[in-house]
Order: sequence, then structure tokens, then C-alpha cells
Amino acid sequence: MVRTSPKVLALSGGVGGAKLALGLAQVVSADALTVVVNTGDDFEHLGLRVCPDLDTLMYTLSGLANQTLGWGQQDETWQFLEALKRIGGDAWFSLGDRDLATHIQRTSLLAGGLSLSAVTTALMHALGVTTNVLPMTDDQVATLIHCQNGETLAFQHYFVRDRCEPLIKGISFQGIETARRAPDFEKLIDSDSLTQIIICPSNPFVSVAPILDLAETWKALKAIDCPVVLVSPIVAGMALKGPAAKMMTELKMPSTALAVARFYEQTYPGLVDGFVLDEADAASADAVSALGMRPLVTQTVMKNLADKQALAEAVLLFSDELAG
Ligand code: FO1
Repeated sequence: MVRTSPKVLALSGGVGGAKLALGLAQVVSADALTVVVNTGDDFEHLGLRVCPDLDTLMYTLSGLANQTLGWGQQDETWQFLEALKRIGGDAWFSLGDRDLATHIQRTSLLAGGLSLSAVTTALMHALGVTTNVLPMTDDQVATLIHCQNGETLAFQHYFVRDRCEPLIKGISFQGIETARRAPDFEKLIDSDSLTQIIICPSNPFVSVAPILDLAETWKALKAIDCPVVLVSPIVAGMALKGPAAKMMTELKMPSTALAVARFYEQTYPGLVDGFVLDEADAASADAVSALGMRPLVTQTVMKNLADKQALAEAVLLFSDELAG
């Protein structure tokens, strides 16, 4: 059954968030679902504006995602990249031939004066995505990784070029002090219409924190009279994708779902009402309760569309229960 009455806001990074967003899009009508996406990973490469998390959402929701790589488009070819390498170009970041079209079109529309929100809507519509997907901001925010060796790396240099190998000691978001929420995100927060807020299973430090820190969004969300439900991105001590678990160890916290709950409670006190843990972490449910969050233990690993839909339904039902 597709829900039409709720107004659902989902906050998302890349792969894990996109999977739950796809599940939500199966069970919530397009006009009732908005996905706000991290743009701290965005950067300029070869003169092109690349927005990895928005791309992952767009390709996942349009059915074009490359499931093997976890980023980019399916049936990709790499002629451009090979030709670039041949002439000594900067090829550490792999832009596939099909994917390149997205970055060229985005860059060209931005250069023509459109905002990132407007460009995102145009690209989503062109690929048949009806869910409302917004960048968190139209301003520039850049995630910086501060390494234990004293170096500071731009996010994609850390993530892709250096394969997340450097040990980290902290993270900051350049430009966040002056960045404003994207206009439609702002309108949604002010609309008094939200009934469910879901924080997708995305990296707490580099995917969700930029959204919550931006213009004190976490306080604005906390002030809304509807439950905030978070799905743990850590299952059985491991991140299903990406460096979240490694980052936790280097930031001197255990890489567990419980430590994720603790991080949110310490950093954004009182924001999260419900915390969804995987069955593998059922033993931590009582400790989550003790933090003041209601736990829901369920299957959170999303291997196929049925898993995504089942988790989306479970999260929405849990949120309904929390709303009383
Ligand atoms: N991730 C990689 O590990 N290697 C790449 O060469 C790479 C290229 C790439 C191109 C476009 C795009 O939208 C994403 C791309 N990603 C690549 C993924 C991406 O940089 C990261 O997964 C995210 O930033 C983390 O959320």
C-alpha cells in the first residue's frame, strides 16, 4: 500500500541512504516524500561539478545505478578515462562515459545561473525520478578530513585517491558557517506539514553531520512535532559500505551501533526519538533505551528491493508508533 497522507523527510548520504530512499519511494507517494542529500562530498574535478551523493540518489531512484561499483551508472564504458590517462590527465577519480554527461550538464546549467536545487530537479526529471530530491544547500560546503599525521585532505582525496587509508583525527565542513538550507528544504521545515523524519543508514560523521550542522538544522528538526527515526549504518561492528567503522575506531569510539546512538545523543541531544538496530545488534537494545531513544530491532541489511521496501515499511510503522 502506498502512503499518501504523511509528509516524510529523509536525510541521506550516498549508497546506504539511497537504498532506504528507494524503499521509501516504493511505499510513500512521490508528493509525500522528500530526500535531502549531503553535498559535503561535492567537488570540482577537471572543471566539472561532481556531486557524488546526489548522483547516487539519482541513479538509484532511476534504476540506472551501477550495483557492482556502488557509484556511477550501470553498463558504463571508460573510453574518456582511458584517453585522459593516455595524455597524462588527472585520472585518479574515475568518470565513466555515461556519468560524464551528468557532470557536464550539471556544470553547464550551473554556469548558466541555475541553483544546484534547480539543476538537481532538472536532472532528476530528465531521468524520470519523481521523488523530490534536494541538495542540503545551494551554497558550497566542503568536507575536510584532518589526519593524524597533521595533513588536511579534501574529502575525495581522502576517500578515492587515498582509499580512506590515512588515519583521521577529526572532520570539519568548510563553508558551513555561512551556508543556508536549500530553499525547498527551508520551506519544508517551516511548513508544519512533516509527519516523519528519517535519518537513513549513512555515515554519521561525513554524510549526516553536514546536513544536521548546516544552519543548526538539527535544532530546527528537533523543534518539529514529529518523530525522528535513525537507522544505524553499523551492523555487527561493521559499516556495510564506506569508512564509518574505520573512522569510529580512529576517533576513539567503538565501532558499534550503540556507539552510533551515543554519538547522536552527545552531539545532537534529544534529536533522535527512535533508533533502528539490526537483529545482529539486538543485545544493545536496552542500552539504546537507556540513552532515551526507543529501539527497534529488525533486519536492516538491504540486499534487494524487497529488503529495501520491508525496511522502509518497518521504519514508517515504528515512526507511527512513536507519534502515538
Ligand atoms: N568512488 C570511488 O571509490 N572511486 C571513483 O573513482 C569514484 C568516482 C566517482 C565518480 C562520480 C561519482 O558521482 C562518484 C564517484 N565515486 C567514486 C563515489 C564517491 O566519490 C564516494 O562514494 C562518495 O563521495 C562517498 O559517499
